[in-house]
Amino acid sequence: MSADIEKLAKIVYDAQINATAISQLSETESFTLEEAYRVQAKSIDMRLDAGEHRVGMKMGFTSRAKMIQMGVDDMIWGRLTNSMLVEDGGEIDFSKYVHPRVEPEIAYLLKSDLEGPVSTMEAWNAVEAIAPAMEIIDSRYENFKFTVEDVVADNSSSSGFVIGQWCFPEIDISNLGMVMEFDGRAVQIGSSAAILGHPARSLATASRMVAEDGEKLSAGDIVMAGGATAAEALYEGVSVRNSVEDLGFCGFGVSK
Ligand code: OOG
Ligand code: MG
Repeated sequence: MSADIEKLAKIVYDAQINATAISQLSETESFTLEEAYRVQAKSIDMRLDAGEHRVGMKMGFTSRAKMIQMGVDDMIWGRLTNSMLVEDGGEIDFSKYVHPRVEPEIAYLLKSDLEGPVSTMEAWNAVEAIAPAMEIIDSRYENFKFTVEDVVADNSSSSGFVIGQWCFPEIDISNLGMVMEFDGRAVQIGSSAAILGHPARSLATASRMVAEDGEKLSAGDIVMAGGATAAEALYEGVSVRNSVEDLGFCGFGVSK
């Protein structure tokens, strides 16, 4: 029997909106990866119907560090809406999350559409600007544990993202040092090279993968390349910063 997409979408939608933990869908339901992407699409439609706007896409598990941390071997993607945007230098309300984590990333702003399989160069040519970024991920599943189908259905844990100053893409981003700090103490150190060997590959992969589900990347979209290191658990009162060599930094605080 095929999965009840509508029912599963409502479960993840409610969990996302209310920041409540749920048990893994895969414990009680059987659904394929393709159905998981349909659950994701449907749950985002519910958010758009409630007034949110689509602003772009995020890639997940594009670095070994992330795959190892979560025990998942496949790249995944998710959708970004305006309500997930956290202002650079702003503060998040800890009570609006289940068990948030943060990871250092690089963000792209597109100047033209990207549709289907494209080369890394074609992807790069569609980039208007790049920025130091961080993603706040917050799996709605208890204990942050999931199968690849579960996490895809839950919009790949997307819950917030912070973007620093946009820079012209004239910089070689293949191997930029990245340091993520909690209260001035380095908690994750890495390189943009950890993202598929070159983060532009993540953009080309995003174009190919979203097309498999009938989506495209559009001019004006923000695309998050994926965590370069493992994610760190957030806690009340912490101040977070990600500095990326040549690009600058972005940061936010967590409410007490
Ligand atoms: C899934 C999201 C992965 C990334 O950058 O690798 C991701 C998760 O780890 O909960 O966003
Ligand atoms: Mg991420």
